[in-house]
Amino acid sequence: MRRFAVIAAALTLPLLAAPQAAAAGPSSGGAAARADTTAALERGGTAAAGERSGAASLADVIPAPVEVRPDARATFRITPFTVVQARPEHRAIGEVLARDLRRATGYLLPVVPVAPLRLPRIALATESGHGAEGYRLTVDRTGATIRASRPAGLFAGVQTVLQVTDGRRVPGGSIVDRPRFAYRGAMLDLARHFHTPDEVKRYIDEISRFKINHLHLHLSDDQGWRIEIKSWPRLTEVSGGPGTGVDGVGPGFLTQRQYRDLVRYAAGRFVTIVPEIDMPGHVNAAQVAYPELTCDGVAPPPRTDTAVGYSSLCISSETTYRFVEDVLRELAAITPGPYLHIGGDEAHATTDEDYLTFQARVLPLVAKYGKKAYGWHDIARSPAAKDAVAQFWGTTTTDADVAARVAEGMKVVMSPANKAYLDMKYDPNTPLGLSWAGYIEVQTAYEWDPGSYLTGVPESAVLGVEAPLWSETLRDLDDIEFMAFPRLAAIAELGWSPAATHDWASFRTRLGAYGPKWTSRGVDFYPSPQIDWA
Ligand code: NGO
Repeated sequence: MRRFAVIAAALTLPLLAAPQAAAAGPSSGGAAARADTTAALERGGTAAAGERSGAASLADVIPAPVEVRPDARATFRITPFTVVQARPEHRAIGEVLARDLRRATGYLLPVVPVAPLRLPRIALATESGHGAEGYRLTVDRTGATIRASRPAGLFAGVQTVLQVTDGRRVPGGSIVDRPRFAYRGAMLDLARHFHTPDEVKRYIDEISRFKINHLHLHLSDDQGWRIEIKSWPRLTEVSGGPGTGVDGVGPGFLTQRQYRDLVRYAAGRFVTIVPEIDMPGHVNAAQVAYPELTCDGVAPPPRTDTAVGYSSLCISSETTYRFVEDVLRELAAITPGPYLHIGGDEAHATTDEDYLTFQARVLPLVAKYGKKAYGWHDIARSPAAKDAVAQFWGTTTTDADVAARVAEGMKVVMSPANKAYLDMKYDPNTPLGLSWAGYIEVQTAYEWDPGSYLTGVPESAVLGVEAPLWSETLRDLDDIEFMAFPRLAAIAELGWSPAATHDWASFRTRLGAYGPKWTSRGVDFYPSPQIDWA
């Protein structure tokens, strides 16, 4: 009975459901694809229109896979009868695949636990030996199979299939793939301009397509405080209110409930949220809300400019540590991921001695709440940082403090500002962004090696890469997309792909071929003149 129902669904519903499904999707390509395919079916032929639209080869993947063996004779055609086969525990991952394919084709593409008989299928399966995020993809004329040891690997394989398919065929051959680095991150700055939960979710959708697996949220700064802390409610009541943010365009903050929802949403795309509360500098917004966090007890004026380095928590006051501990405890309780980012950058208003005193108390506090301390690489000044993770954001290739701590065990995430900062302008004409670390065109973002970039930081000490996007000049999702894409794809490749595959000519070609995918989803990417866009 059940089997019959599945077959019936697969055989009949696609044709009936196609028009609504295609019309409902945001992509205008869906309707066109359906019209082409319907015409092909009406002619009695099986040739998919995709063949005429120059569908991708199996090697057209960003980030480049470890090993690709294309087989031109083994193309799999997606038809109205195709099903996605996934065991119940992998159903949500199967749906990620099916959702995009439905949008492109208008077909029903049911997700079923067992594909009946000889129905063409894209299958998700378990297989040992692929590690935490690796997978194997095989495609022949009868179907495609993604095999992985862990769900994250299946999700990664799904993203690969979605890149190589035009919705009508999956190029034949096989891929074996796994990441070079465990940490591949992006960062949004909600403090300078608040970005809504929906905008953050759309960003998660887009970054996870490139196998980015961490999203760092910069939640507090001089201009605004963007996460509800129940024991210190004025933080968001005052500093998440109207007029907060650069140029006073606030308001906005995440309630803990919204934050948890974001964490859940991200987890569904195998992205871990990394929350940051910046301290002991970048705290003006906290001090506006709670003057007792200053040494003289006087509230500073709210700030809506972009200056940095002028604020500091009062290092000699116990109130400071009560505040910090409350914040870390509440954040740890709503963050299932392993990291709490405590900032630590540009504490120019904190003396060296005070900075060390502060870090000696605060870095260990993170561990007290079961989390790994993570901070900008300025924390390497403190001996207590040896057990932490430092995010390198400098513009040099040597840093004595970082090298010394690494020798003691500290790990590093690489975000050199002159390579990986997505808020740097592409060139002098870019309407958005800053340029203090230089201009970063796509090739500049791509051509460096995280594993050998910093003196005294061997690849074994590099946890991965992250592309921060600061929001001094950004307002909405279009602004975010324009600065992030296409450069985020370059950073993603540096984080995932083996150094041996690194090749600008190849990346440039694959990126050019990717353009129509962004266009069809309405992603406002920067059409860099360095790329021949398809
Ligand atoms: C710096 C600074 C931030 C700015 C950003 C702008 C770090 C770690 N601290 O990066 O406050 O927003 O540059 O590019």
